[in-house]
Amino acid sequence: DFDIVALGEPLVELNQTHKGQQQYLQGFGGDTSNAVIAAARQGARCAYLTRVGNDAFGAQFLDLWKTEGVDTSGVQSDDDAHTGLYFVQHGPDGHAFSYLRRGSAASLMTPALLQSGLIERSHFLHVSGISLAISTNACDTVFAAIERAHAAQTQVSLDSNLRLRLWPVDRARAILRETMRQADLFLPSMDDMQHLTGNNDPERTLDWIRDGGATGVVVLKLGKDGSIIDDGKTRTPVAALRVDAVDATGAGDCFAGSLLARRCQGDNWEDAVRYANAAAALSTLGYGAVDPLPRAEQVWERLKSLGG
Ligand code: KDG
Repeated sequence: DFDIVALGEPLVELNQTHKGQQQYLQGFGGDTSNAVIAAARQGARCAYLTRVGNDAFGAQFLDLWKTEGVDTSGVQSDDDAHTGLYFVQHGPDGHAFSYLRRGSAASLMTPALLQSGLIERSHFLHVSGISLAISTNACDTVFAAIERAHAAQTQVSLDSNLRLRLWPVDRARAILRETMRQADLFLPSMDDMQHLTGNNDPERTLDWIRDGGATGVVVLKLGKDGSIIDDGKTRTPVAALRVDAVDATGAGDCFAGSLLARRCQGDNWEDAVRYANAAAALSTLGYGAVDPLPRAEQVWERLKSLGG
């Protein structure tokens, strides 16, 4: 059995390592894949549900997940569609993504992907705004996955991960609102929510989420200002850990995966969020979404050095 099964799209990553120059380092990305690898590095038993192309990059992903200890029995391979790809470019306002993913194998997923029974055998199902956005059939697949999770008492975790290149904001708002109602854990970022609600006040944002019908635990991520845990009764702020980031790609995914892993290992919400904050901060110290993801020993060391 598994602690976490995630559902979404892996993307080959080409990351610009010298600002303004045309040098790109190949790595791996895809928010839910990043999250599940981060969780596995914290000791969680993980599985992934997706489709990859029957191509060199699909094979690299299968190798990666095997190396990381992520179960791939729910990964389908597609002879007629490619594995998706994205570029990360770094500028004065942080990083920006360019996608080459339309028609990718993962975007062709259908609810038939869920027949492996992995959701029924996991404690958490983790999905994201990207899983919902890549195509209408992927969106259907996420809703079918949530239905299976509810029937099996698997906890549903949702990261907002809003990518406005992938869908219009009105559709994103409607679908994310519906999905957050169905989630046991909702992990929105303040940046994402500002696009959806038009305001940048954390308290009002949490009110919007509750008024919209979310009943689970909500952890609102405020970037350098840390996060707020709203368990439906109280709102608890947790400070962030300051680091000099090299590349923040995948930091939110590391936060999600580490948080879920620590919850499965028995942490209360505050301890799990503090741990996830430290893991996410450490994940920004190198280029790429996956390569710099820290292991449990590194996170504990950092927390210890802070006296935590
Ligand atoms: O959170 C980081 C991801 O956004 C990145 O790895 C690429 O999955 C990706 C996407 O769709 O943007």
